Amino acid sequence: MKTALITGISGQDGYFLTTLLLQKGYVVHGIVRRNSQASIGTLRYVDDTDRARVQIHWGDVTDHVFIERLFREHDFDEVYHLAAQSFVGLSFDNPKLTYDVNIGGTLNVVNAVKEFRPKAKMYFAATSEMFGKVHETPQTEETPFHPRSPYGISKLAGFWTMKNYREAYNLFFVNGILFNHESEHRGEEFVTKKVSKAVARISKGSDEVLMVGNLDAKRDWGYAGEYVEGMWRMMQQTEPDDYVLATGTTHSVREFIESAFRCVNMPITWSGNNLEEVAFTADGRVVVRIDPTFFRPSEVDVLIGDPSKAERVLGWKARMRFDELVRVMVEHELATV
Ligand code: NAP
Ligand code: F7E
Repeated sequence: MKTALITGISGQDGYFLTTLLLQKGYVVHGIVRRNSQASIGTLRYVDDTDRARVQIHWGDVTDHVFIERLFREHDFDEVYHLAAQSFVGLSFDNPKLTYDVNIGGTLNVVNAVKEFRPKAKMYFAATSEMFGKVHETPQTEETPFHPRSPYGISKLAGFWTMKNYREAYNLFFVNGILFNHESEHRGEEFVTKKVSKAVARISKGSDEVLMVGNLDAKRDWGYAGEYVEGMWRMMQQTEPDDYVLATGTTHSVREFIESAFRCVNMPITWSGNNLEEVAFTADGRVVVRIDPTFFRPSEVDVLIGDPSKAERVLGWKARMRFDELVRVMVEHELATV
């Protein structure tokens, strides 16, 4: 029976990875940050019997004393380092925090593996945000990086730390360069969750207007439940390497909003330009407006990944298409509004 540690277990991917590893018979340990409510995030969606099989360690990845003690006291076969300040928008306002958690926290974990558990395999949650202002389309493992946010820069530091430790110390360290992946358990401030929730509420009678930023940003959006399988497969290889996980398709925020309103049989049409652009329903009601506070100081305009290496080597392929993803997210909100 293998033992895995998941940092960031209380986040979106933490939920899906925990479920997957428990199904595979792993002993699962997870790091959860203490907050005033002692809440456990998405772990609350894991059913009680399964959750009882997860060993929670309360702590913060920026606390090297805590991390070192954890690795000294417990042996892990696989370490999935998912913990991060993961919201790109916030990283512009809180760059120091973003670097402390995403670079400093990552350094604590890689050093603990190197010092105490060098036989363990380690996964790092790298990101398509490292491509930023893209140098080629679609983006592959060989595409040069050009991050556009403190978040993107912090993840690039983590990515290169992993590569350097792999080369310098012969450790099994892998980087998953994952493009956007969403789900019913996505954090509330990400655009897909925000839109799904607002559309569900509007369809049930709310008179609110959905306020968004850049409608024309395009992302390669897949389903998170499938992407954790890709993470796990990277860790089952005989040699460590880096892999892109993506769908190979791209859609705009505008298309996401249109698709979400179609799911509730309220098709929309757009009118106006720039900050004055609005979306109407068939009865003439304005349901979407632009709020410039959601624009980013520097934007990542278009991302589209080429997952062919993961398909070839890992046998992994994204299956859920864009419209189905939108439907899964909106239907989840309809059931919970
Ligand atoms: P998420 O929902 O934001 O989860 C992040 C997790 O990190 C949460 O459990 C959070 O705890 C934890 N965390 C944050 N700061 C911490 C700290 N100082 N100490 C300990 N834990 C801390 O992110 P996700 O969508 O699951 O993504 C997982 C990882 O993949 C992240 O590293 C993200 O940057 C990366 N990534 C995500 C995507 C995507 O599209 N989802 C794509 C590429 C890469 P709290 O619950 O207490 O906040
Ligand atoms: O933004 C635009 C926004 O915040 C997507 C993280 O998981 O994926 C995620 O980062 C796009 C951007 O995700 C709003 O400007 C418009 O162009 O949902 P998001 P993200 O920035 O792509 C990557 C791969 C990660 O690694 C990250 O951890 O949507 N947008 N209007 C908006 N975005 C938000 N949040 N809110 C809006 O109202």
